[in-house]
Amino acid sequence: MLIADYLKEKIKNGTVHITLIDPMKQSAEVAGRLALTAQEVGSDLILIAGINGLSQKSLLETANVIKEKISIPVVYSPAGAEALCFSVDALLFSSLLNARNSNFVSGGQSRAAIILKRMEIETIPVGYLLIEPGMKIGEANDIDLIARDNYWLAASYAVTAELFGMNYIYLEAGISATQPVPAGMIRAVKKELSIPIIVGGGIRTAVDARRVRQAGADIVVTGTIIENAGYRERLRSILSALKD
Ligand code: 1GP
Repeated sequence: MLIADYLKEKIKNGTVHITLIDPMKQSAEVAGRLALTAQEVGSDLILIAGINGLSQKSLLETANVIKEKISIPVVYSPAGAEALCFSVDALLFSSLLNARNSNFVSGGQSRAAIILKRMEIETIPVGYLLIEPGMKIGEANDIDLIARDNYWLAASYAVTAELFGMNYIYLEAGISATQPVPAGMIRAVKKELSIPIIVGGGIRTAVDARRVRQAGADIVVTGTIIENAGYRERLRSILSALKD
């Protein structure tokens, strides 16, 4: 089954949860264990992504161990053409729409596009928007961060993505952000948009998760919570806020 169809089906039945795993933050074995816990607790998909000098070796090892251990889909979100991986079920093919540097909008993607097409790997077109605080992604790249109160700008970019034919809009507050994307912004985007909304960054508690869900997120991504002690319980409470 295509991952696009899997997600469509899941979204019909409620909010989807994605666990993000950065291959540079732990060994492949530990990543595999984390992915298994995420699956056991009820996560719908594992997203492998990283921005800090992701190495091809750790990416491949991590993807292989995770694929071996779990049955839910595994998707990779490349930050550029430097590290690629085909032993996953699909790739997010994202354009960072509010980047000033065109490499992040389409340049980096163009360096991988022909290979991806020839490999016949499923790609999922995503319009990616970085909202304040943006964290490392904002610092590392040349980006016109969207201010937390500029709902109109977020909605304008989101509709741009829809009119470009992208299948999802991803509202990202940044890895380990202190706060998630504001609920008011998600609501404003939802009102204008017909494609599903992915929201990630700074979601730590069931209260955060419920707020984001009620504002209209179709897919919620969490990363950092799985890196700390007690992650199983924390993930469980987030999942229950999304799936109740
Ligand atoms: C996914 O960047 C996030 O969109 C992950 O953020 O690490 O803050 O959960 P956290």
